[in-house]
Amino acid sequence: MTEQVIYPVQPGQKTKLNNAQYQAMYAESLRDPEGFWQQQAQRIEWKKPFSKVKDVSFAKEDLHIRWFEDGELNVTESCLDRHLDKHGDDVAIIWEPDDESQVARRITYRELSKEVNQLANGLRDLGVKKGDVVTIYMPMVPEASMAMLACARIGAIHSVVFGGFSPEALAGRIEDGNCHYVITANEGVRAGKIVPLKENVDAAINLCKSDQVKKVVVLNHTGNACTMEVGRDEDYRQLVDKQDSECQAEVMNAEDPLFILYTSGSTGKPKGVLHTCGGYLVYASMTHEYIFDYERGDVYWCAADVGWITGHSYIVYGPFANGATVVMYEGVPTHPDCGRVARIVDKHQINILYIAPTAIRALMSDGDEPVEGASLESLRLLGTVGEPINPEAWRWYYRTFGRSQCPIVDTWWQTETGAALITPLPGATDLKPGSATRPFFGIEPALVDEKGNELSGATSGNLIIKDSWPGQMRTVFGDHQRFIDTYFSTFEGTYFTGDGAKRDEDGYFWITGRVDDVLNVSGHRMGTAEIESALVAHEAVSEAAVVGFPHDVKGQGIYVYVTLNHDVQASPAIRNDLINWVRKEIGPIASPDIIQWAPGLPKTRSGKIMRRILRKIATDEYDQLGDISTLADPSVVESLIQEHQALT
Ligand code: 6R9
Repeated sequence: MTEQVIYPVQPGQKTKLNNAQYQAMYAESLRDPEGFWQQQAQRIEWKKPFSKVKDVSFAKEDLHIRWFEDGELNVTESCLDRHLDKHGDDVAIIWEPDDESQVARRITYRELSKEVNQLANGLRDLGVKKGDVVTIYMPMVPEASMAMLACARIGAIHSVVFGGFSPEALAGRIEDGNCHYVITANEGVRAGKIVPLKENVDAAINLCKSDQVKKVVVLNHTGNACTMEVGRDEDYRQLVDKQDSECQAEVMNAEDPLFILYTSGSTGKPKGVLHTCGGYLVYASMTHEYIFDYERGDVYWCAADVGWITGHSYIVYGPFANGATVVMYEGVPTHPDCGRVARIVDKHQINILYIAPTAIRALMSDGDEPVEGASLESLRLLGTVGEPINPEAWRWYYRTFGRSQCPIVDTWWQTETGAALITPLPGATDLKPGSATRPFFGIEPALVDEKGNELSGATSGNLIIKDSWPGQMRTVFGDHQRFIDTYFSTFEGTYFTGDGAKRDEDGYFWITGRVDDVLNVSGHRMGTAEIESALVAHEAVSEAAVVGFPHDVKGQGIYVYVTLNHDVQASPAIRNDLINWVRKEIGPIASPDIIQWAPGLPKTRSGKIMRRILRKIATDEYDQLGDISTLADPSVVESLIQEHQALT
């Protein structure tokens, strides 16, 4: 283990549960899941109560996952309507603009509800119906959350695409979702730079089938003009302002889809992870309340983008279900300098801060000074998500932002899991830097070896989850077989996470990272296969192999081995060209950090690229290459090592 120092629960710390209560409640959640979730599900509003709690089988031949299946609800009634009577004037969203000199916006639950209802009516006017997929490609503005809730209000399935994705990536998602409607903005602003969202949407639509996209709703966020196609494009403001402020909520079955969200796997194209209404909301809201020890009135900031699952569950659904005040920040944590996050905390008197390790490392790179100017006294709880946090970054976050007083909740979870599964609970869990600690209620993690044998005690292995929880994904949109193959076939009868983990003597889990071909770059998930297929689509490239390597700020960097076509000469120009090509095909987050020219790649005799060897070369671990005698041509390894040493 890297570190075992314990940061015990501090005496007198405000908390919902102590350790003994957590233990008892956890034991109960496994002993009687039906009773436990029957009770927990009452935290949200049901239009029609459910009579059955759980109907699940993880068996490959009979896979099904159903929670609260005959219940009916509309998630927006839990997130909006029920707060209006007593808490309508509470602030739902505090929006902090990219440009520090601009005024922040404060939106109450009443205002949020009105605009969501109006937009929902507007979408209905445009022809959007229950079950239709609506793509949301927005900057970090309140209207992004409103668009998600407006879809939910009318039973449309939203598919949020991160605003940093390229037109090509956007088009792929629009087509895969068979989506006819897009909600976007003219432009976004990040770190002072304009992101041409509408232009990207136009380019994406051109890549799609001609009758794919029927309507585009465009928010004018920056005041600059953009091209509007008559008959297809609608101005967001005009559409919303003319609508009635009440929109009847569509009655949804608990297992009706709420949203799809594309995420990368180890093979093939990104898959549309599908979440449903009832179980997802119960689980998102419960985890938000317990993990962040949320109390009404707390100001809470989750610094993720709504384009990722963290934004869905912890900027929108979890917090709004709990009537929380959510800070939403348009920009980049280090803009215009490393003191920005601390200044935002002071400005809005934030109590709970939830941010990715990569952002912490970026802030840390400037030392303590930018943070020292701030008071940070409003903070009482810190959180991290997205990748393993290195103990050094953990301690820096604890000491500076936390003033050595705030617990850090290191929440491990995935797009597929809907919300956090392994996490400390503040006040209940002693902390160890770098460990996500213990399972949340109802979660039964286990470690298995390559053959699927369960391992006991302090050990390491593949991380699986033995039984279902309400927030679990239900299928891959349009490809149920892929759902079964990806998650339930490796270790039969269990959900396979794709992560490796260690468990220590105290039963604490330490996530060690992906055991498959998925990279985690600055907390963004990317499949090596996706980047490889973008590269080989370039006319100069014959073959490409992508691996991750440790990167100080990003966690993992992207290392690319490229074999050029015979008639192409390696040069700095072609290197740049390939980097730009990947940015265009996928987006800037997929930019290769290192490109190494490879006259040949290490392959088995059956032609499979041995990424294991390429990973070792990228990380200078030449003595751990393992058996290379089975390679079709073992001599390529030596030349790759030489080339790598020359490069780095
Ligand atoms: C929520 C989110 C999921 C993958 C996951 C794992 C890594 C997330 C982590 C963590 C260590 C944590 N991951 N949280 N690793 N400690 N606290 O990030 O979802 O984008 O789907 O990524 O991220 O490898 O499998 P997603």
